[in-house]
Amino acid sequence: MAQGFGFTLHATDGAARTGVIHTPRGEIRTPAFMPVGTAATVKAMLPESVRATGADILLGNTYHLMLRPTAERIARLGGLHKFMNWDRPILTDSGGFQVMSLASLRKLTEEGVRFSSHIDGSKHMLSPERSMEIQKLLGSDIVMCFDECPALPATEAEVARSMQLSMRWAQRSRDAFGDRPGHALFGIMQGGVTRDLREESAKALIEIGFDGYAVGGLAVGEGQEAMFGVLDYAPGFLPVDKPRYLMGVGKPDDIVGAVERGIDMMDCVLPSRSGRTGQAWTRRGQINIKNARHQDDPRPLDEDCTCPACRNYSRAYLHHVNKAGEIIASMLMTWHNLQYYQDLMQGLRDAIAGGRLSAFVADFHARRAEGDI
Ligand code: PRF
Ligand code: ZN
Repeated sequence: MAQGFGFTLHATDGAARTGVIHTPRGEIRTPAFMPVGTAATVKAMLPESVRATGADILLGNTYHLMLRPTAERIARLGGLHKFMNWDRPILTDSGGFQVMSLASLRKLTEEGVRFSSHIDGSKHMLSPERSMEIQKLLGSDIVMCFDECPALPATEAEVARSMQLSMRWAQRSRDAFGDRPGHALFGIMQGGVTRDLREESAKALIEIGFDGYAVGGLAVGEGQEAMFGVLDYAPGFLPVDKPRYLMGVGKPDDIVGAVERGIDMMDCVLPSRSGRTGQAWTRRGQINIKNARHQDDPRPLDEDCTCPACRNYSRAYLHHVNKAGEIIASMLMTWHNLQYYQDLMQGLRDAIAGGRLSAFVADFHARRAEGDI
């Protein structure tokens, strides 16, 4: 474990865990949800507002920042924390996953991946070594290994070959990262929905040794049932005393199910992105504020929410500013969604600490099933 970085487990309830990740930039209460700040901003939010929702850590992206404004420029300006005015922990994804979903003219080799920028078509290369260099230039607190997440549909042989490549890249990431006190390096498990491959991947990563372990390659179209199927065993292959991070998940019910199965950290664009398209997540389910049935509704989005959108504005107002294309619609809807997600995480942490997770989960599902929002 990197010096100045540590994980303390406080309580467990079934497979679920609650604890704290200690970093020189502050503590991360787990289970943690990390809002996504892809382009050095959580879109439509000031960093202090993101903090006000209860977020302890943000996620940033190697891929986007290397293209614009470039990692070297951010480093010259004092690093990503200073650049974006967020002095708490930042985890950065390593770039490969975003290359595969966003870039064009991709060429994957043992060395790494060559690609053209989705912004201006310029040519770039990412490898384990270059990804580690970029994440260091950014000043990331939790650095992710460079991996490959195979596109679906893929045969089991393709998933196996891809996982083994990711494990060779994990070793190269470890070697290139070196020893950086106060900064952590996380490995990423791959292996699709095949139990043996997941186990082989976990063993390879543990052999190398990391400060935390991510479960990658899920939430890529396999469906919730298949994802939970993997999460029924995959966290059990990982060390109990290190944080476990499920990448790119998810909807509130995905999060609850993942936490029940032993996941400690998650990230997803959903609360921020869907806020900008008029979708709100509430204790009673999802609301599309664009729907005309909200135009005369004086009630807040969520009676039990303490966010500024719910304390100070009606559904009718949110409907109006959304229809009018006003910027405040994105601001308020995003704030609400991030607040809802952080409240959900606090609820989960308290329930695990109190040994009443199953009652919490039953209530979570019951309130959503009532509908009538
Ligand atoms: N690997 C990396 N980032 C990711 C994923 C992955 O498998 C996923 C899969 N859900 C999201 N983000 N490096
Ligand atoms: Zn709210």
